[in-house]
Amino acid sequence: MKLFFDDRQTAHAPSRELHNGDWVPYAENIERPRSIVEAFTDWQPVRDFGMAPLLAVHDAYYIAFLERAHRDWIAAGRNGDAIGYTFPIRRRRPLGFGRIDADLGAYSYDAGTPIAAGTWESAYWSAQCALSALDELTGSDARHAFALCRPPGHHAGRDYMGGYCYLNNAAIAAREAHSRGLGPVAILDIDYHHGNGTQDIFYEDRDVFFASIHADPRTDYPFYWGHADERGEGAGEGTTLNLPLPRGTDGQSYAPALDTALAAISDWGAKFLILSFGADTHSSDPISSFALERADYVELAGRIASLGVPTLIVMEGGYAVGDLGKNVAAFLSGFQA
Ligand code: Q9C
Ligand code: ZN
Repeated sequence: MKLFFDDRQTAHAPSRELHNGDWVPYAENIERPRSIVEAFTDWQPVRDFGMAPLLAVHDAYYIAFLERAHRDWIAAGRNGDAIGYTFPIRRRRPLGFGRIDADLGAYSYDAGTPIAAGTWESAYWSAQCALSALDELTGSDARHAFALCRPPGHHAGRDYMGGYCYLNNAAIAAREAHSRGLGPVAILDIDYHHGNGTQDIFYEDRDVFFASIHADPRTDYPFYWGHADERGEGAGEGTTLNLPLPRGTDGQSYAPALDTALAAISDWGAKFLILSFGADTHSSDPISSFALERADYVELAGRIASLGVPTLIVMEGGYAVGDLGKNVAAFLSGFQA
């Protein structure tokens, strides 16, 4: 399986995040991709597919905000990472009066997603990383490809960032796969956290099926989305499937949910799969509470591979830096078996 990564994806390096009322070191740090890069010898270069595939998912005014936000922050006399403090959740309307703090609130739903000097550069190349891996599956008989996307993407919506995510890499790849006629396209999200941004982007869309297995949002971030009764709306009614699981879920109790998701994807007639893969389901993850072990990843990957459709694996979360590279390697090995 070909693996894709670009060093510019490490330009994004926020120093800290607000966690349970304290400032703590940023969990989505550059040690994460380093740990994964070191676990393999052979990496493919990322190519530049330009802005069009990003603009097919995200609003132009949101992209423009991401590009300029850190400069606006510095121009406002601030130091360090740009972060909002006021979020317009009720009776808001789009006001463009050019105050960086107003923009930061308007385009995010949490305070866990700071914009550092290198954020735009890394987010751009993270999306291009997904597109490069997709391209590998378009132009060859390869069945699987891995995009080491970082920053991750599945919490980012059409015009908002959140949960360490800025551009929705999986959604960008899914739209592009659909445009290239590779579909019907399904996205399976197996990060510990619900992929609320991806769900939102495709909620009323019947072109892309979205299934997610994640920690129950009654106990875990992102809280407001990912509940079992969210099934899509309008033309997209029935094309969203949420399978929340309790804290403490291990490999044995995870497998039946995975089989349910795979059966739904297969019944829907998917011909192309985008897999949002988070290794934050591992027992050692510092911010998550599932109990999967490394051997479980080999087994779960085997089940996914048995769907028999070309699969683009896109990296999402996973914060146990000491185990991360080995866990990803175990997971990817399950596709070759
Ligand atoms: N520190 C992904 O796994 N945590 N994102 C909020 C504040 C947010 C995780 C607590 C966790 C987001 C891609
Ligand atoms: Zn996660």
